Amino acid sequence: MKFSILTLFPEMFEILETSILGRAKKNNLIEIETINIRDFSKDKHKKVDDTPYGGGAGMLIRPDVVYDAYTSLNNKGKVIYMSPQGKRLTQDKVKELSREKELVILCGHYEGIDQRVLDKIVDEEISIGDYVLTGGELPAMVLIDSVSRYVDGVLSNESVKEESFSEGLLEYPQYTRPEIFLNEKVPEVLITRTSQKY
Ligand code: 21W
Repeated sequence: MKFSILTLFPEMFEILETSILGRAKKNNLIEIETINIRDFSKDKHKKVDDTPYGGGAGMLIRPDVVYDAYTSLNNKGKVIYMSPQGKRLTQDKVKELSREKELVILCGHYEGIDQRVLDKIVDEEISIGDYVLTGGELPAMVLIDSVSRYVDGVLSNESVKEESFSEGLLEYPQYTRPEIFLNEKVPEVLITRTSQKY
């Protein structure tokens, strides 16, 4: 799966190079491309935002700059706008998105983006929950992390199988070594089972 991310903060996505996605990237299962919206400013000071018509607090990202960043992409995938007004991300949506070949993720900042470019290019608006963040970058990373787990070959079958098996109903406390920690022993029933493995 290829993710193309339109953002004013491409450096924030460097963290995705590690962990679960590190392995997936090496095996070319996941490709992540960031596009700096600021590169498409025609302003001599690289300005991308402006004050809202009709007043209101803060600044909005200009539509023309976002549009030029978008049309620079070869990615023809579904466009997702990370937005606090969007539909809440669920595990069902995560599974659905994992079947796409390409996704474009638009991250807002400041007070948001001019509505006209959203109307032109966005297919879906997604929020990750009812709390206020400073931008769409962290939500985009949550989406990419959760979607990538379902891309074929990213996770060992074990983890996905265990997940579908349990479906939240069979969660239980888990233990590893040492057998005694701060005077607390691992439940006896589990100890005998572990030793069978070795
Ligand atoms: C937060 C932008 C609040 C704008 C219309 C008129 C993306 C996010 C974000 C942010 C506002 C997500 C307004 C959970 C989040 C995100 C930045 C305020 C005011 N609208 N999921 N005035 N939480 N947040 N808009 O914050 O971009 S997904």
